[in-house]
Amino acid sequence: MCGIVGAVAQRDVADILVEGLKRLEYRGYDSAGVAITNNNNELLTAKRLGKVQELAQALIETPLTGGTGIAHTRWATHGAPSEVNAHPHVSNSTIAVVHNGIIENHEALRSRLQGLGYEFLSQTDTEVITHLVHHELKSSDSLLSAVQKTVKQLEGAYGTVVMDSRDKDNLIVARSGSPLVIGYGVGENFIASDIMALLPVTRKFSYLEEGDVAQISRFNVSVFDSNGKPVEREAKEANVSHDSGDKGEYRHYMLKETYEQPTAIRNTLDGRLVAGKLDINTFGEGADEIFKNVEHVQIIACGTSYHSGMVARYWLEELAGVSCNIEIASEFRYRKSFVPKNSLLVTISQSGETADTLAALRLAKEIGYQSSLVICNVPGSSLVRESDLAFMTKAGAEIGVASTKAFTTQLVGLLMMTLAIGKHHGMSDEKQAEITQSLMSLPAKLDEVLALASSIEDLAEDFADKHHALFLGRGDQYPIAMEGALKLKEISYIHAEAYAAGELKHGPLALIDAEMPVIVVAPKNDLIEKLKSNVEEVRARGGLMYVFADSDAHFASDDTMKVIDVPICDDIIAPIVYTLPLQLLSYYVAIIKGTDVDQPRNLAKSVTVE
Ligand code: HGA
Repeated sequence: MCGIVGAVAQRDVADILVEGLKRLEYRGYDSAGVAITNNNNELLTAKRLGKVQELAQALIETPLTGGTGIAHTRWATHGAPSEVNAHPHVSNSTIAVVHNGIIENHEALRSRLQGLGYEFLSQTDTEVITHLVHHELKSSDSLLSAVQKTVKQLEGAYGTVVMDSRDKDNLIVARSGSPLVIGYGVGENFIASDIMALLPVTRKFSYLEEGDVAQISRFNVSVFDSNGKPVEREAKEANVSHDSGDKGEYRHYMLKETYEQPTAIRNTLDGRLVAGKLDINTFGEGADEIFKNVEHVQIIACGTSYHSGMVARYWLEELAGVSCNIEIASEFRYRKSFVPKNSLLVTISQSGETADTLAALRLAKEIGYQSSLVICNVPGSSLVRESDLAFMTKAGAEIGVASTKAFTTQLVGLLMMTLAIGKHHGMSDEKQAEITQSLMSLPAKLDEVLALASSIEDLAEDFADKHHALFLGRGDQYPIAMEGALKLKEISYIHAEAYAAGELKHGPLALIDAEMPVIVVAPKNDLIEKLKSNVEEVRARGGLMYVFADSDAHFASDDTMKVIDVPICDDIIAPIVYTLPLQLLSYYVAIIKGTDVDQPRNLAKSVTVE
């Protein structure tokens, strides 16, 4: 959430900052701003409500020149989206600050600073940092020391960059709870909340650790830990493709990313199933030993990742014979939970920076989890660095706020984890071979599913005037129904709920009428006859159904039901296969509704605040 970019260079940096913000815009897009120190040590700022493009236009009309600057694209937590609340915030026309995160003691700090004569212009929590730095600078010999004193007084989470126009050679950056990465150039250096922002200018990065404060100048980067001790943070070359931020021939990132799923899954499988056998080292050093000793798995995740974890619970208990619980990170982290013996904590996060999930991992270490594994799409992210084991999905950059390929590659990772654990818990060689075969067949199967796009597009018309929708599934398709409902909510703003179909008669049947489309996920499996009974319950009450099913399930379209013929696939991979038609349905409904598909209102990618 919120994007930060900063640069110290000889050349003018405005274009670099704006390009960086564009690349981070999917993380927050209610307003954007930039502050630049020019050659005369003057602080120049521009802010705009709305998308980065508004800011870019403002800078075309009134260019800001200078080699040191900071910029921000905001996802508001404190104070409405507005120009005045947009970052950077400024104190005394000299100190400029951008910030990701939440300063929890902002009220107390604000009153103290007001008592000292500081005037607050915004409603944000961030502005306290700005004035506090200015105040501390009065009794400090450098900006670095003022920032070090400031962060000691902050409670909550921050990734922050501070610039003082009287000292245009340095930026001071600090991290606690919100990621920051330093980018190394030649005679110029950079800072950002994500490497994506800096790919056009460098490939060499180092990550700040929790509590670090760093001084960045053109030729030097000095990092200090939370005790003020100088530390080295190793710089590495990033292995990411430069143009992953390009939409190509597609109208939206979400559509591009939906179509990329066969390739993303091929990449995720590649090199990991050697001669039909899973290479355990893919999870990291010591994985085999850890999996051998696991007696219980606790999965922690949020949002879409939570749904992939729910599918994994079906797989782990049924295929690997290991008990599994799953919980939402923001709940887990704030309750006292029982830790069964030899428990593995599995976190799932596309970005690896999800604040609640990261906090849950840190808590799990304190309360006695034997070991931890993360399923993640971003190498070097906080969850990857802090977990014992990591399975890296190879989805590539996911820009659309509504997750598509990150979700399906997470499922692939979780199925591989099931294999790896199951192998030590009595899973037969035949079963292992069967799962491996199914995984290998997946990319081609998904290509077949994507061919359904135009028939799904035709269905979308039916949803144009609807305000609600109900999704039904059973067994491991229940979480897929939940994911389908979440996608529809996120991008079309239609209220959608998912139910385990057996729950219908316990309440939701009361909602059924012609205005409530019911989407049913119905592959032929052991539960199909049970599901058919639920379908009849809906039909008997005049409900209109959209049934995603294979030909073996024997559904037929009629006045009350439209059947979408999904290719037959193995049961094990059916949750992955049935995800795609639901993604496409949401996408085409959103197109008809005219919403902002890639950047839906009120949302942002990579939820780095609580
Ligand atoms: N609390 C700050 C920054 C919000 C943020 O980091 N969002 O991801 C604000 O509201 O401006």
